[in-house]
Amino acid sequence: MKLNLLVITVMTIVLATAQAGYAQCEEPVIEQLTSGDVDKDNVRISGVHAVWQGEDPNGGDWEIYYYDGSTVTQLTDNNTADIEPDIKGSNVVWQGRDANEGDWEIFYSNGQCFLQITDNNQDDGNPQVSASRIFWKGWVGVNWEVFSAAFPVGVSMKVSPRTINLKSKGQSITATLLLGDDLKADDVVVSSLRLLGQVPASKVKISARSNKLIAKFDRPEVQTLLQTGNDVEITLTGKMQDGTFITATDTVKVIKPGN
Ligand SMILES: [Ca+2]
Ligand SMILES: [Ca+2]
Ligand SMILES: [Ca+2]
Ligand SMILES: [Ca+2]
Repeated sequence: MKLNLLVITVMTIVLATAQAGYAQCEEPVIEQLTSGDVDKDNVRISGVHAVWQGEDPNGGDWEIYYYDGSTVTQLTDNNTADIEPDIKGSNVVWQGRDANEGDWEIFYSNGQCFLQITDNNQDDGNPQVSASRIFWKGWVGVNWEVFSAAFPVGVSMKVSPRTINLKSKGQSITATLLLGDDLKADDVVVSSLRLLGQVPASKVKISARSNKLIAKFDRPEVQTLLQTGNDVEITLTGKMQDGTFITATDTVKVIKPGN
């Protein structure tokens, strides 16, 4: 008996010595961030920021809470479940139950705006967020698929002509993109450019020196997509080689003489 005890004591000392190869860490400051009689779950962190889901003390459903390092803010306030949050910087995503259809949808907030990312009648869940993208799984028919949503970077664009006559027999509409400091005109994936969501560029000229991209689009095709008006929005979307999405908008006048 005594021998057994001795062996155990010796083993304990050996183990303690093995761990003692490291100096003891500094003591952390422990704070209790939440209180009350309801559960909190699924804490996720990014730097000093954190998100979690907490039961609504009044409704019993789950809500999403955000901690910025000093203050806790309630991000959702409704009667349905909001769960599985994720965070990167100030970007927060979670899945919330659709009050009408009963399926799960993906939601996003960056502390300044709020957005429902999905809107369908099948389940969407387990969202993860980075600085500029959201990934999640969505049920499609009989199985789960992976989805991604990207926040496009806005670039400056000038469309010409400034007045588009729908009766014109002109060949092209020109969009001149100025890429700004963070993006290079050379890195635009030309085949990804779409005017009004669908018209591809028929001809592209890139000036690396002035960081400018001039794209021409088939005018008859563009004209079929336009309605007359004084301030008609023309939008161009595209993608950079590193996967960043870009978007640009300009406003032109669209006329149809004789109408
Ligand atoms: Ca809720
Ligand atoms: Ca609630
Ligand atoms: Ca859904
Ligand atoms: Ca839905």
